[in-house]
Amino acid sequence: MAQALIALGSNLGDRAAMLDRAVELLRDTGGLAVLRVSRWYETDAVGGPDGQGPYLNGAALVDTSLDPFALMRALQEIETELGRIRAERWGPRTIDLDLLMYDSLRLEARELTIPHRRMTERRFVLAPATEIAPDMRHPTSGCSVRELLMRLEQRPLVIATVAELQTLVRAERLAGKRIGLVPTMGALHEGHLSLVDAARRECSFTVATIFVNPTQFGPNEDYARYPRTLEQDLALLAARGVDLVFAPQREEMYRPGHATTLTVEGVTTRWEGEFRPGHFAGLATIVLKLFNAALPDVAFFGQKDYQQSVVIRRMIVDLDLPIEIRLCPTVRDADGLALSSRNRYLSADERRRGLSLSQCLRRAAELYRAGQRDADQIAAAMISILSAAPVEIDYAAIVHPDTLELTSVVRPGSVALVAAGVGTTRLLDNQIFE
Ligand code: PH2
Ligand code: MG
Ligand code: MG
Repeated sequence: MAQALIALGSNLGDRAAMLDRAVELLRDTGGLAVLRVSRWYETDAVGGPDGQGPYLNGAALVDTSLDPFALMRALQEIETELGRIRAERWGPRTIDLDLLMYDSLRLEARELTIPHRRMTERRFVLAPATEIAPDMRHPTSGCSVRELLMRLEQRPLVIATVAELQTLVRAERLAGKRIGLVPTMGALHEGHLSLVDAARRECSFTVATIFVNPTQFGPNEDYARYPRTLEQDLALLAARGVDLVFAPQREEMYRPGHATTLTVEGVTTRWEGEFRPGHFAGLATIVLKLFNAALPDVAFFGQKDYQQSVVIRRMIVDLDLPIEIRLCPTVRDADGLALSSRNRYLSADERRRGLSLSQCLRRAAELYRAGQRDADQIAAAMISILSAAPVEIDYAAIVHPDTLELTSVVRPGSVALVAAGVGTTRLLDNQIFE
C-alpha cells in the first residue's frame, strides 16, 4: 500500500458538485481508499487564457495498491466520466485531478512526473494539501508540505486563539512530536531567531509566540511605543522554519474580568524587580499562560534577560510544571552591544555610550581570568567604565546564579549583572563567569 496525494480543481459549471462527485468516484475506485479530503478553496486562476473564472481547489489523501501509472489512469477515467475535455493547456475545465505525490517516490516518465512539477509553486495546491497531509515529505525538496506552503507564502501558520493553539499542539504531541516554545514580544532580531534555531535543533515542532504583554510594562514604560513589526516578524520566522506562530490580541490573553496574577517572591525583589515594580508578576503570569496555551516540552529563553530566566525557573519548580527550559547565549552586534528590540530607540551617541555595558562585562571577565575573586573589586571596575561613558547606572553587581543574592567571592557560575539608562532607554546585560 502506498499513500498518494491528489489535487482536485474545477472552474466550470457547478464546481463544488464536480469536486464532490470526483471524490465519490475516487471512493468507488478499486484498489484505493480515500483517507482524507480537504475543504474546497476558492482560488483565482493561475496562468492559462485571460478571463477564465476562479477555481475551486482541494486535495485528497488516499491509500492505494495501484501503481502510479494505474492511479494516473484511474484519475483520467474520473475526469472523462465527469465530462473533461482536454483542449487548451491550462484552459478552463470542469474537473482536473492531478497526482501530486506517491509515497516518497521520485519518477520522471514521459507521461508522468512525481512529485508533480509545479506543486511547490502553487498555493492552490499546497493550502488544501497542508490541511490534510502537513507532514508528508516532498521528496525532491526534503520539505514537508507545510514547510513548502510556509516558504511559498513567506508566512508561517498564524493562530490567534488559545483554544485553536491547544488543539493543534495536542495533535502534534499525539503524533509523537517534541514541542518547543519560543515566547517573544515581536520586533524580532537575530537573538530571537537564535532561539528558534535552538528550538528547531532540539524539537520536532516549534511554536513561536508574539505578544506584547501589557502587564509586564510599568505605567511610565514603553508599552504604547514598543515596536510592533508583525509582517516582518512572520517573514523572519517563516524563513527560520517555525511550524506555527501564536499571535493573540490583548483581549484573548486578558479576557474581561481577568483577576489572576502569579507572584514569584524572592528572586524578583532586587535588580530589575526594584526598578520595574510589577514587571515580574506580569511576566510570570503571561509566561504561565503561554505555557498553558502552547503545552511545550521545552521553552527557550535568551541569557540577555538573565533574571527573567531565574524567575521562570523558580516558577517551573514551584508549580511542578512539566517543562524544561533552555538558556541560549546572548547574541551581540559586532561592536559587542547585546541585541535588544529596544536598541532601535538609541541615537548614535547613546548607542556609543551603551557599549559601556558589554565593555564593563569584558573587563570583569578579564579581571577574573587574571585571578581577581573579590566581587567588590570587580564591581568597582565595572562601575568606573559605566560612569566614564557616561550612562545612568541602575546596578552593576556580581550575584549567585540561582538566588541572585550578592556574592563577595566570585566563583565559576557567578553572574555579573548590569543595567543602565542611556537617554530614555534602559539597557541590560550580564555575563556568567566560567
Ligand atoms: N490549474 C491549472 C492552472 N491554473 N489555477 C487555479 N487557481 N487552480 C487550478 O487548479 C489551476 C490553476 C492547471 O492545472
Ligand atoms: Mg492541474
Ligand atoms: Mg491535470
